[in-house]
This record gives sequence, C-alpha cells and structure tokens, in this order.
Amino acid sequence: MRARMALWSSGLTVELREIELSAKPQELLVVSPKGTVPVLVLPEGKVIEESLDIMFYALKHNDPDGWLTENIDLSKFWIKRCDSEFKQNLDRYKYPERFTESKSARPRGEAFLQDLENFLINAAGPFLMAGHETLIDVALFPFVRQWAKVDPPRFAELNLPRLKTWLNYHQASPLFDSIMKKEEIWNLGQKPAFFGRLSPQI
Ligand SMILES: N[C@@H](CCC(=O)N[C@@H](CS)C(=O)NCC(=O)O)C(=O)O
Repeated sequence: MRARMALWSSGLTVELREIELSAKPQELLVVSPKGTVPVLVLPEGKVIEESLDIMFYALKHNDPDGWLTENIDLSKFWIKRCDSEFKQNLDRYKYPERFTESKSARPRGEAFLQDLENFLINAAGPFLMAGHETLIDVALFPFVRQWAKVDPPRFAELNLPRLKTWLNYHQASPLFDSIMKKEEIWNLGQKPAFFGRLSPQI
C-alpha cells in the first residue's frame, strides 16, 4: 500500500500484476524467491523487493509533495521500528494461532501506538514529522490501519485521540482512495494493466 502511494505521488507509471498470496505465480518467485509483495522490476531488470525501497526509488525520481524533505534519518529510525517490532506484534495480534507466544503482542503494539500519539502531541500539526505529510506518515499509516482493524472496539477504547485523527485523515485522503482500486488477478498473456496517476507512456 505504501509503495503504491509513493509510486502514485511520484507520477511514475508501472505495469501492475496483482497476485494472490495463496497462489503465487512462478513469474513472481523467479524474480523474487522470498515471495513477498510488493516487488518492483525496473526496466533494466533490477529487482526491488522491499516496500520502503520502492518508496525511495519512486520519491528519488520525483517527490512533488516533499515527502523526503524533513527529518529523514529520524523517520527511517521509526519506520525501521515499525517494520520490525511493530510488524511482528501485528502479525501475532492478527494471527495468534500461528505463533507459540502471542499474548504480549497487544500490549507491545499498543505501546508503539502510544509512542506515535506522543509524537503527535509534540508535533506542531496533525503530521508526525513536519507541517505536512511526509514519508513517515505514509510508511506507517497502513500498519496502524491494519492494527485498528483487528479489534475495532478495543482500538476505540484506546486513549489515542491524535493518532485516531491522523489515521482517519489518511484513510479518507484522495491519495488512499486512488490507490485502493480493486484490480483483477494477473494472468500470463493478459493485456498489461497499468498503475499510476499519469497515463502510461508506451
Ligand atoms: N518487509 C516487506 C514485507 C512485505 C510483506 O510481508 N508483505 C506481505 C503482504 S502485505 C506478504 O507478501 N506476505 C507473504 C505471504 O503472506 O506469503 C516489505 O515491506 O516489503
């Protein structure tokens, strides 16, 4: 989701191959054996297989909304925390049956959410690092959204007013709306589907 948002913002257009994680096509595993999505294959064949790296690739190409302009090192630190410990807690909170220990996931994840709330308390405006949306907001928001959806009544009980406003802002944004369109599952031989806010240049 965050890779899509960065691609959309950058104005890059890519061929989109939507897959089902339960039926990963061989073509994906050939270019990226670890089998996670998203994966971006560049025209010269280089493969980018981490969503954050796709964000940087897109925004280094073009960053019209200034997502890379402020506090990048601090943003990277928090995104790393999100991608490691918060993501691990999210997986355990979402799928407790898949793990031997999952009880501590909720309090640990909620502590991370409280850290984000504190960030927003200290921030001048409704965004985490700057007076406008930047990389950290876009990179973290899909994970917070997933967390909130696991147990909505529990999330509603949490005293995180600024984080909830922040989450609602991103969920209601035209950018999020633009990238959430449902795509057909890709099949070899189909007419290419394109993704991007600008028309494909082919
Ligand atoms: N660190 C990776 C994580 C990507 C990831 O875990 N993606 C999930 C889908 S959101 C996935 O592909 N899971 C593989 C599976 O369920 O088989 C990234 O951000 O690109």
